[in-house]
Amino acid sequence: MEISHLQRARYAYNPKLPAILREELENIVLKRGETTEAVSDQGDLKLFFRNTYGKPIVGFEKGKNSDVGKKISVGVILSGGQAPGGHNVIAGLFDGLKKGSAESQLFGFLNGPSGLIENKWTLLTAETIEQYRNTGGFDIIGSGRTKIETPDQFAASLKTAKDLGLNAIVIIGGDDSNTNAALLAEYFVENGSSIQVIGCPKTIDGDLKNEYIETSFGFDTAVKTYSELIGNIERDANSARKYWHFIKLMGRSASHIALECALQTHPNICFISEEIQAKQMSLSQVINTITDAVVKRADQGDNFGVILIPEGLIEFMPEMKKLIEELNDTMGVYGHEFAKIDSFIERLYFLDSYISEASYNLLKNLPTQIAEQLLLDRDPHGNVQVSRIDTEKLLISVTEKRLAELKKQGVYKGKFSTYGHFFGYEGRCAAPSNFDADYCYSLGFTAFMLIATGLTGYISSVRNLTAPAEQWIAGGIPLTMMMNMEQRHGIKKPVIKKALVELDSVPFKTFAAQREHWAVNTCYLFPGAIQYFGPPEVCGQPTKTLLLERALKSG
Ligand code: FBP
Repeated sequence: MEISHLQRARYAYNPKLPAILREELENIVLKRGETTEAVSDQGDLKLFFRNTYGKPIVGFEKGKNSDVGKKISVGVILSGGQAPGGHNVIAGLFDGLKKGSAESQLFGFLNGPSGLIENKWTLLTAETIEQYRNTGGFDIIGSGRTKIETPDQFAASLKTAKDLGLNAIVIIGGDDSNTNAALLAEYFVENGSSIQVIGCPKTIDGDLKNEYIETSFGFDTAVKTYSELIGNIERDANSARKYWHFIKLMGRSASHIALECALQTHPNICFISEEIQAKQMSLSQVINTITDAVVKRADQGDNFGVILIPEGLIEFMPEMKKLIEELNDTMGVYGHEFAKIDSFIERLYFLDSYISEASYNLLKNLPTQIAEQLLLDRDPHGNVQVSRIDTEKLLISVTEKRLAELKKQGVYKGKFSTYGHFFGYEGRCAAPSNFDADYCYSLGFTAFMLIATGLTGYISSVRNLTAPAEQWIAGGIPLTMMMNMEQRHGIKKPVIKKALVELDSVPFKTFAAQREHWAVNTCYLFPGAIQYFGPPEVCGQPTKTLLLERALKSG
């Protein structure tokens, strides 16, 4: 494959590690902290995770260690949506393993968890790893969304791991994939196996975080990529002065991506789904926010603007939320029957018996294209696939109707021409920023250390992330610490709790303090491309979210 000049230069980039991980392995020992509890539903979770619940938080410190350095075999899985830096997690894990013993082996399971279930893998060699260092994408081994959930799938996973003589499996994934990692870890112990399972926090959505996981990897690069694109559109809007751009941004239920992009680019409007839910704002109220700004800007001669829409917005307007929950539960129970029905009208007829009258009427009255998208297959975890719903088009069409009414009433005299955009896949496989390249490499190396120190059911944790990399703190936390019980496919199950945008957080408050001004005035910021080389104030900046959150903690 031909390689670009930038890619060649990026191969030579040396990702940075926290100071403790730069020591010789025999000089690093495990430091056990306090025991842990799950975020809620502790009683139920203790029963689910009889062997792995409540373990202590761990870190590393200097000390004599004679256990590292043994030959071990590890399997690695990339799970779920792509996120920039995944290849560096694998490179960090590989380098750690080889530093321990040149004879250690790394197996890459192909195309996600199904590779483990179906015993499909490739042996990762130094030559392969070299081609993927500091690159975007998950193409080194592929990814997939298969959930390990049936007894047969758990048994097949254990069989593959035993047949390969694995000591451990590393699952690189988001909240659902790390829930899988926790379940697999427990299953292995329960079945008398010593094979360890370690998770790594991946997702551009930024919703896998807590005090010990300050951010999930990929978020940094994705938001910088989207912010560059939004900045370009803002500049075009400000030049042509004739279009309103409605931009839907990936992020699933959480609005972290939209919020960070708003802080970076100062659009006229940015919706935050979590706020829409807290204020119980209906679709009609959301549209009022848009028309208010459109009318005010038209009055000053500005018939253009930029609106950011988190892709999960549709799930958070109360009437839509109720509809989606009822659809999820129905499709969870009657999914097979439902899948056999082809026509939209017949699907509606089927649903009439299972969802409430209010939800049924809402579904019937939505633009057909949106209603059809709401009925598409759920993902393997039972979630509606919000990336496949054209929320930006829904908002454009309802806004047009409302503006036509306002025009009749003589309230609005402007012109409203629109463009809808969806930024998602453009950012998921971008070449990792320096931050993600360093962070991912450190997460992978830390995962190796957690394996080498005998742990299972843990997720790799690297924190203190706004400081230079040598001051980062490497360690691990038990996966059960992040869990609660939730309704999935109509049944209560243990899952990692999603970290949504908190309305009392500094990033949200910083945004909320400025948005009224941005709505009417043109305050666009043009952040430009991700920089890899140059002064640290240009190429070493963490996200605004991390800076604002960490500034509060360090006083
Ligand atoms: P993960 O939660 O697996 O990291 O997925 C991130 C994401 O990019 C979401 O933002 C988006 O809704 C979804 O994946 C799209 O899924 P798919 O890759 O199946 O189209």
